[in-house]
Amino acid sequence: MERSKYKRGEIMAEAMWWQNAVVYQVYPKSFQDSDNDGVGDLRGIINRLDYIKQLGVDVIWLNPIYKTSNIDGGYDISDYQKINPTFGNMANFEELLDKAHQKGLKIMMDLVVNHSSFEHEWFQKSVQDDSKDNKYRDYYIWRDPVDGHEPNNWGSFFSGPAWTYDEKSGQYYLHLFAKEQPDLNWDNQAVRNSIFDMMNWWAAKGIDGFRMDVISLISKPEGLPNAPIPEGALYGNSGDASANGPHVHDYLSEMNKQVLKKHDWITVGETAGVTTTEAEKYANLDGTELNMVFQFEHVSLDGNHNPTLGKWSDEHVSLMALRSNLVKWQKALAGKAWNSLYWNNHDQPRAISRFGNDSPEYRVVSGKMLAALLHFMQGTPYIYQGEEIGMTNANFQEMAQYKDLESINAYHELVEQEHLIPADVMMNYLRARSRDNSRTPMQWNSTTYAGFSDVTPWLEVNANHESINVDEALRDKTSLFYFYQKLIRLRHELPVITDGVFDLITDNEKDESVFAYTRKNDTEVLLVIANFTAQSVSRDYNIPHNSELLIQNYPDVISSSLRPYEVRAYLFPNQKDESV
Ligand code: TEU
Repeated sequence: MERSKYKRGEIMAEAMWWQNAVVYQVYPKSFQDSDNDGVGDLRGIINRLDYIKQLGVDVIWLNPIYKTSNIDGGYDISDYQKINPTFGNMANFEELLDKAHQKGLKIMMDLVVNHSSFEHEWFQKSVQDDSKDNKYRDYYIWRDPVDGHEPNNWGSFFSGPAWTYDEKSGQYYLHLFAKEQPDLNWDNQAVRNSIFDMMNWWAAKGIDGFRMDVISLISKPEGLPNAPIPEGALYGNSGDASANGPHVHDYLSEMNKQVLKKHDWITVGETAGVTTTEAEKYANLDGTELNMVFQFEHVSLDGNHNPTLGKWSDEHVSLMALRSNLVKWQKALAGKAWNSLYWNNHDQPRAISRFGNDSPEYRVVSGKMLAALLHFMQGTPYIYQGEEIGMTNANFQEMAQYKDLESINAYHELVEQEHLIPADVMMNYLRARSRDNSRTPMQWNSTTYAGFSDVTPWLEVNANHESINVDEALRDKTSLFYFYQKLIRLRHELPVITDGVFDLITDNEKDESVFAYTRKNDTEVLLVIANFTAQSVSRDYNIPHNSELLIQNYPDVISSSLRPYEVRAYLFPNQKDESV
């Protein structure tokens, strides 16, 4: 079939480069250790740029590489303009940026400005002097006790209250995350100016954009009122109380004017608590705020029914619920805002273990199904390191194996302190949802530490690295790696993947096993059919005779049958009179 002969940049008259791009997320701590201290570093990333380029992506998102107190994987920054010495130095970063650009790769940095580290100079000055003429006091959110207690009932994302008492000043300071991560006061113009100055400093180095950590939480509600405490929960939900606050869009519009609009950047907001209505503001196509957002609804559907336990669960989400949510976001943002597309990242468990099937029989075929299902939707896809070779959850058996404070604090609070669930149940939940699942070292080869390091890594290597690794993936022409490579190439070649209107095929919303949708533009129709289950199903779709089978995860096609996790994507001319 004659394909539309577009070349990149002609895909949509108003298409922006990041609407046709694919992003590869590198968690530097676990990517490649080049100096054998057991921790990944910038030189290690430089040494692997050709691998990333070979995949075909356009952008590398680097999780935080700044000087840090190392409480929360770098999300506690003690100097926004210095490099974490464990990762290297500024010269290493500049070399990485330059070599990435030489290879046609852009670098998106991670902006963590809802909070800083407690060791940041600003906070140190804020704590030392509680007098009104200390400008740094108001860089953070200090409040007097109420009835001798915390100023409100908010809980931290990392267990415990969201307030810590400072004996010296007799006040509490707010931290939605760990007590070592004090929240910055975005209502203070001086804070906003300091942050915009820092962003422009990085802009001058030639970076290509920012992923913005919990940016939906920066504008706190007036008066910091108590939040509703769900039945059985210990605290009010500070995320819900702070998300999409009264001035968040004012502050992002200000950031856009002061920094973002001067550059042809990619920007994505990590927007905990975002709704489709809010996303239309954050990621509006007029470009007055950000390019796109990460929403969290599809990765929250399998949370625990008991709100006290939140994400801690080992539930498997149903296709009915997952499809309904993904369809909602595809349709709600169409023509109004831009979606990001992701299954996993450094905070989420491995996609194949969570949404697919990580058994030896179905790991690759279900991984390919998930990849195709997501990458043919409208939005910018994000591939998390190791996803492209089908890495799986870590399956740790002992608490001592976990390093992430979110997991460790939750275990202490839910099992040891509140006795809400037995240890063995929590261990199952950690195996299913701990952030450490996605932070085990990248699996490069089958040697002792998977080629990540020559010494014991900071976090255990997944035991299955002997069979699941980059060397194997590059050797095997039917591997997930080459499947992702083809999906990325198709996105760069086929306009309909960027500009096609999304819709489910007739009656698919009732199908409990198969997710089937089309993308249509004036000239072409893309049809994606995915069996989300481990069972074979029979389905008859009237595939037009002149269609092209673009990609599939089985070696052949058995008409009217879809084998376990089978996915097929077809392309055919848009005759406009044929309904699929
Ligand atoms: O994550 C924000 C966030 O909402 C996470 O706490 C997420 O909901 C949770 O980890 C799911 O289990 C961002 C960063 O991605 C995360 O790594 C940081 O720990 C957090 O902010 C604080 O900066």
